[in-house]
Amino acid sequence: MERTFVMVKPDGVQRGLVGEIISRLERKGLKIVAIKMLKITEEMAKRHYEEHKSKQFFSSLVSYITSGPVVAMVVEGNNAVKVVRKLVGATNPSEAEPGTIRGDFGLDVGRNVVHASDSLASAEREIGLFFTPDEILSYEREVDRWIYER
Ligand code: D4T
Repeated sequence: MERTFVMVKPDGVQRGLVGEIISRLERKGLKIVAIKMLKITEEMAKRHYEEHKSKQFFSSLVSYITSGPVVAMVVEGNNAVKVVRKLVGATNPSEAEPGTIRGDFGLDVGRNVVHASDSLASAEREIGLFFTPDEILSYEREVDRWIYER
């Protein structure tokens, strides 16, 4: 089982898309093992987007992600990193396929509604940035035998 980090960004929260996004993850069969609402500080934003610090869009990215509350989650499932990236869609919502979250709910790369880790290594790093180990729960679901063959 893999774990990945998912975040409904400030625009997703303001637009009332938290329930819709969580619902899509749940209906896929993924399991939420940690969740919280928080306001990202500038320092946290800079750490989260470290890889983009030399890009020209960095400062607008930091002000966007710190502009209001976000909902952060750890999501678990088979191939969770890849599966969630597919549900989320391409970075630029105007290019994202219909049926994906960004494809259905966005138009601008600077307002792309949701974040999901792009690799197992970033998932580990981002989960560690947002959650302490005791905030992540391990629990069984009876329904998993109807989601997974084994
Ligand atoms: P995040 O990290 O927000 O889930 O987005 P992605 O993983 O899909 O895409 P990314 O890391 O390449 O970009 C991070 C973030 O920067 C914004 N962005 C990106 C932007 O404002 N202008 C741009 O030209 C690009 C490439 C959108 C997502």
